Amino acid sequence: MLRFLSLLIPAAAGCLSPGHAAAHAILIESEPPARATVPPGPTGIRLRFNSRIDHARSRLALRAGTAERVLPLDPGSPADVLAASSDLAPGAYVLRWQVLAVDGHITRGDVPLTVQAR
Ligand SMILES: [Cu+2]
Repeated sequence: MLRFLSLLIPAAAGCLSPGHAAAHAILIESEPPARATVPPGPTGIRLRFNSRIDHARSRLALRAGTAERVLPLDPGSPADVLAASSDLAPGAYVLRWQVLAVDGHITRGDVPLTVQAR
């Protein structure tokens, strides 16, 4: 449960101040979902947020063990979506996202996923 909550807590402390408009980006939906197991091969990744994000200042990376690789973002995705695709080999991964919302706050989080053996 703690682990789940930690995915939702905004990294920017300013977002926690009273009276904040809460327009910073919070992940509300991901494909694949967190902790999903997916088949190997080309995989579409789509993260949807509760607010518009600045695509040019947002980032999606895939971590396997200690190796991290930045994924090129799909151009032309909706303003509240971060999308990419990657050819995934079997293994355990963490999808790390970092986004800049329209309120100027950066939030980040992880989406763990497993790619099953062939
Ligand atoms: Cu904020």
